[in-house]
Amino acid sequence: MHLLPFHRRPLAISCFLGLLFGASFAQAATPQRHAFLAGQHAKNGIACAECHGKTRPVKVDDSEDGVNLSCVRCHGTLKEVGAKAQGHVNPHVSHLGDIHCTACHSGHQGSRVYCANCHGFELKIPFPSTSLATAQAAPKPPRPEALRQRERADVVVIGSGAAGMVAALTAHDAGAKVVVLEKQPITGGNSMLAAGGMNAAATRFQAKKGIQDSVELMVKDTLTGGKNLNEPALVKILAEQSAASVDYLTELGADLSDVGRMGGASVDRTHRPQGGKAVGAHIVDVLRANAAKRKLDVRVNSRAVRLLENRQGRITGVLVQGRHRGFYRIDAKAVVLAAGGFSANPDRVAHYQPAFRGMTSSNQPGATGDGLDLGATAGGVLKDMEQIQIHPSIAAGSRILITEAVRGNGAILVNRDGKRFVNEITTRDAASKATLAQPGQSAFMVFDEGVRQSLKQIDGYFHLELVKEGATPEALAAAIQVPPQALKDTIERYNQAVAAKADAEFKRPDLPRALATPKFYAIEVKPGVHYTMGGLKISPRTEVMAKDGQPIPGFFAAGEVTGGVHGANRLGGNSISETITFGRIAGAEAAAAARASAKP
Ligand code: MEZ
Repeated sequence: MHLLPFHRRPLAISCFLGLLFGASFAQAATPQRHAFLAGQHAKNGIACAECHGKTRPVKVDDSEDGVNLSCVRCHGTLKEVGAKAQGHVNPHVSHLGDIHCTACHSGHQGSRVYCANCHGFELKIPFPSTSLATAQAAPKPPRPEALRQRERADVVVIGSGAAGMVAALTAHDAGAKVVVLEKQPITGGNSMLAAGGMNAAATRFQAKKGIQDSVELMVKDTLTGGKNLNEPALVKILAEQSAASVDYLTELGADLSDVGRMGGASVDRTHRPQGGKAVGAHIVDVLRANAAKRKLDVRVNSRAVRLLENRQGRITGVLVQGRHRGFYRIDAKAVVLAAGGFSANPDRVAHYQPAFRGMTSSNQPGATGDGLDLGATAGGVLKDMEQIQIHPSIAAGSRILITEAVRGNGAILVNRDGKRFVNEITTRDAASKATLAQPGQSAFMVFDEGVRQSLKQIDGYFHLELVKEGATPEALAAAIQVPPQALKDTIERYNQAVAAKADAEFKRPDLPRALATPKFYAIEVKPGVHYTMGGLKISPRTEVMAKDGQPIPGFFAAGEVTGGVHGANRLGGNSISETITFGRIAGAEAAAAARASAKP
């Protein structure tokens, strides 16, 4: 049976379907229903069943997989749509990878371009949302005991960034039935935005390039960078397991063969794809493909509302709110929390660091810290919460991170007087502090064609029109309005330091290349909130620790939601490394805990 298109369907039927679809669909029963995409489809004679299928009552799964299959059937895959689309900035060609059409396009309410959460450029979308708010007021969750919708799993993973996905894959490969919950409409978390690379010591890729590194040196650099506030046992694991984590990702299909330098590192140990492409989008693509290959149960638009526990304090599952399904519970033998930090929550950032109020952030919109609340409510101890990292180079007036790898590959920082003011590859706290002390509290990251050619991801900054250029240092100076002679002198002095292999002025330890190949480029950068080092206290086995110093049974955590690995300041490249290593441990431990609890 074909349903009548919307405009020919009696209001009662619309209302009935509205009820089935919840609040968002109910809006379709208002007089403005033709304002939305579903109404337009109806006007074009496309029946509801063509998108939603013929089964009644109509059900939309929380991930909206079924509806998206319909979008793809008619319009083509994202890649195909991207290939057809015109325009300089094409949202269908995005570093967010192969995401659902419904991440941006809504059938029954206003649509919003997901990219607009971070980017400021004007992007048109049919039937745009007039409000910026995507979240609706959360209904009060029911008592879990009262819920009729109940599922079972061995392991539930909360969060689908690299830590969550790796934990899920590991637990699955150890034989566990796993469900991954992601509150955002797309998977990938902040890992999707990771740029510079993944730190690892004594890897096969370093060996190929003749780079001498060791676990001990990575431990030393990480502790020094973290001002020794780090948990030494966790740092040891990070460094010891790092090469194995590179191998693990390589086995899954990732390319981490390019090796560069990040701030605070004594040697080149930051691994990324050949040519210097951004690491995060690549790794997330690989993890998504592996999840799909294993038919892993990954649910987007699915918020973990509360952790369930029994009388003995063991974590026994999760109360979930699905976008369409509403509240339900998953009883589980173990839960892995990998829900990230809170850099995208300005109020929470300002609560712990009032001086950072009003700063931009490089983070995805879901990084609000609700995972920390889940863990703390379940009895987990929070540590180092006031340790918040600002990254020195966010493109001025935006949320776009200009990767530290640009400096690592040779860029310098100059102020409005056209002068250098800091060792560009010092730790982030030091570089940010120095930048904030400059006139205008910003700096210009200056580089040449040689640096540009060394790092593929720089092309993206051109694409986003963040780069000013000039055929000579003086021409560049004119473009960024700094004194031409001063910039020319600064570049010359820097090139002399490169030739002498010694930077007498700022003691920059690594001088990879002279800035001598035209054109010359600059991006204005400002510090912005990038990473929250604090979080749930964990054991070396990723067990979440309670106030009494004991692990909470059945509860594990990995990634930015935890505290202790990075101390007072994280080194660039250590985050992806942490997510993979501790994600692997959490997945294995959770699967083992599930097995153990199944034994009579
Ligand atoms: O680890 C990071 O945060 C990182 C490498 C960021 C960057 O500048 O690319």
